[in-house]
This record gives sequence, C-alpha cells and structure tokens, in this order.
Amino acid sequence: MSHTITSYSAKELMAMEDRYGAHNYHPLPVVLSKGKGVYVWDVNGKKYYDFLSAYSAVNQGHGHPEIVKALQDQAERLALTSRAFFNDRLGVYEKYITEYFGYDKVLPMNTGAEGVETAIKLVRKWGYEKRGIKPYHANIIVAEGNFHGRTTTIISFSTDPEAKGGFGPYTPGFTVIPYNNIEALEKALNENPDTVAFLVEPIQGEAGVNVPDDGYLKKAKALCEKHNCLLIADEIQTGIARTGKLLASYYDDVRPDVLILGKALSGGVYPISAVLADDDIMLVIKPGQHGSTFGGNPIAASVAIAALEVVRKEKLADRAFEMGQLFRKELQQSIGNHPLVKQIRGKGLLNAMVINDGPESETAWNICLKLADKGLLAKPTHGNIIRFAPPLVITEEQIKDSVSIISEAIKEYAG
Ligand code: IF1
Repeated sequence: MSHTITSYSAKELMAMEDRYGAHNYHPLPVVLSKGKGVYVWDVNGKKYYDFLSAYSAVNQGHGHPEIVKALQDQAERLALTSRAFFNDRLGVYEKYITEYFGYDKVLPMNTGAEGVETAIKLVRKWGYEKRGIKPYHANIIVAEGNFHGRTTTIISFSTDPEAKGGFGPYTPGFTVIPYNNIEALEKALNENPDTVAFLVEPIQGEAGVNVPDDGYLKKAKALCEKHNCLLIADEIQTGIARTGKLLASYYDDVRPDVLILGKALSGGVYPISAVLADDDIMLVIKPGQHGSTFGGNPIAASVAIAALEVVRKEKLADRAFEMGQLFRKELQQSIGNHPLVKQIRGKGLLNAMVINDGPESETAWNICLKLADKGLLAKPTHGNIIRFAPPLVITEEQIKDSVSIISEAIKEYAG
C-alpha cells in the first residue's frame, strides 16, 4: 500500500509552501503525510518516531480510533450551530470536563491563545467586580521566558524579542518577574496592590522545558491567596497527562483558581481549548461579553470527551510518568556523559536535552537533521535545546529503540 496521497514530491511541496505561504515558520525539511500512534510517515513512505507530538497536542497518539470516530460521527450528524442556539453535545461535555478536573464551570474556546485571552479577560473583570479595583488598573503578573500564544495582548508580555519585536503598541497591565523566583513574586505582589492574577506555566515549554524547583507553584499559590489574587495555570502544554500527572500542578498539590487547557484536549484532531474556574470567578462574564463562533461546537464537545476518556482509560498519566523515568534513565546512561550533552531534564514525557554549545550555534538543528535521517523527529528550541515529547502511548520497547537512535545520532555527529 502506498503511503502517499499526493503526486507532488517532497521538494515540490516544500517549494510550494515557500512560494505561496507566509514565511512565519522554519520547519525541518520533512514532509509528512500519515500518522498512527507514535509514528508518522513522510511522502516517500519513510517512517519516523514523532518526538514532538505537535507540541504535545497528540498525547493520545496519532489517529486514535476512538477520537477519530467521535470526530467522524459528529461531523456527519451536526458540526456547528454557533452559540446562538443550544446543541445536544455542549452541556454533556461541560458536565464531563468540569467533573473530570473538579471545577464549577468551563468556558470553551478553540486555540490555546484564545484560552489565555479568555483567562485574562476573566481575571480582570473579577478584579473590578469582586475586588473593586479602579477601572483600567487591574494588573497581572507573568514570568520571564513565558510562552502563552501569539495574539497582540499575549505577545505584549513576552520576553522573547522574536515573538514580541515589531508588533507594538503593546497592551499594558502586565508585570514580568523572573521564573522560579518566589521572592520576586512576593515583591511584585507587595508593590502593586491592583494585582488580580499570576499567570504561569507549571513547566515552561518554549523556554526549553524549564522545570522549576519543587514547591514553587505551591508557594506561589499561597502568596496569591494571601494577596487575594488568582493563580492562573497555563497547562495547555503541560496538562492532560503529559508530565506524568493529569495536571503538572498536581506535583505541588495545587488546584489553580483558573485552569487553561488546549492542545491534547482534542488529541490533535481539532483545535479545542478551555478555561475552567469556579462560579465566583466564572460568573462575572455575562451574555454578550465573551465568546467565539466555534467555541463549544458539537464536534469539539464530542471530540474532547473522547480524548479525555482515552487519557483515563489508557492511564496515560501513569504511563507518561513511567516511560519518562525510563527515557531519562536510559538516555542518561547511554549519553549523559557525552561532551555534547550538557543536561537531560524533564518530567514525564516532556523532556529536553541541552546541547553543550552556544544558543546561536547550529549544533542542535544539525543533530535534529541527523535524528530525522535515522527515523526520529524532534525540534530544537532556543537554539541549543532539543525537546523530546513523544505521544504518551509509547511502549517500553519503543522508548529503548528511540534512546538508541538518539545516542547513535549524538555519537555520529560528534564523529
Ligand atoms: C507555535 C513553543 C510549544 C503553549 C502554552 C499557550 C500556547 C502554547 C504553554 C498557545 C503554544 C506552541 C505553539 C507553537 C509552538 C509551541 C510551543 F515552542 F512555542 F513554546 F509547544 F512549546 N500556552 N505552544 O505552549 O496555544 O494558540 O498555539 O493553540 O507554532 O507557535 P495555541
């Protein structure tokens, strides 16, 4: 059976993107056309381990039959109604997801950035209505190295010149503090009494799988409580079993006041995001004040239930925890002491290898090309860091096989 559904060559397809598409990405030169479980295939039929999982959207594995079935069935029955009318899937989904994560209410959106925007609007309005903050004074604290999306407001508090530069004027109302620094949070909270929330990733993804000290989030939550300020956890990348628990926040026994989910909420087959909070927060948003044409549509509702059901039934959090331990241990044993490897870090199956070279060097990129050659796809971030985040359905044998590929690539690259 042929793996191709196109008569174009890889070279032609890349040239078409270059000629007709905006140049807002710099992809690895691999053209994919099929995926199943932990594997993807390119247009020539070459098979790869997918160690990016579409930035953790494909936690359940490519083409999970139950998720695909939910998508197909619902697409045939009823795809979209808008929120001008009720539909017979949304309420069922809202009940399911709020019980699943233990919140009173959910607000459904589509992309991660929309989820973050929703959380920002929500906590600002909460600040004005519940805390009596003076109009336009609400402040939100965020962390250096954050990645929360690409909208104008979100990039306004980015510290990455690439993400932010040239897109101003910027949205005010944000204070940036160093990540993993409790004293800085306390100082910022003391300095600005109009602070309504601290928005944070439990592990920073874009910053290169930056794992904070144990207890960081717990202390942050306690400080927020003391200052009557809300903790917003962006678990768009860390959530839904990726780090070895259902939420990365659970490592610190933290229940965020506002929880943002995306990516794996659909298993990768559809853009679905969600903001969860309790009534005293969520109900400050009234009809007409927020929404989206596609948010909470019947396909999304059906797909999200199926995707979360898979996580629970297949115990993907436990699996990510165990496979992550094995991955780091095996990788450490085989190349942990290699001069090219500075550090191997991560939680569950959100891992990174820091390459012993400057952030401006091409080393990580070239190692990724070598990995692709050997049948494993991974992408460098921040120049010299390679992220390793396979679908959580990966088996022990596949982990060991992947570790051999990575080790060989490093050794061969070093020559
Ligand atoms: C791209 C990074 C990952 C996210 C967190 C919100 C969003 C993201 C914690 C926005 C999105 C993506 C988007 C992707 C690259 C990517 C990424 F390298 F930039 F940081 F995953 F690590 N919060 N992350 O990680 O969600 O609106 O994209 O659905 O191509 O920009 P979105």
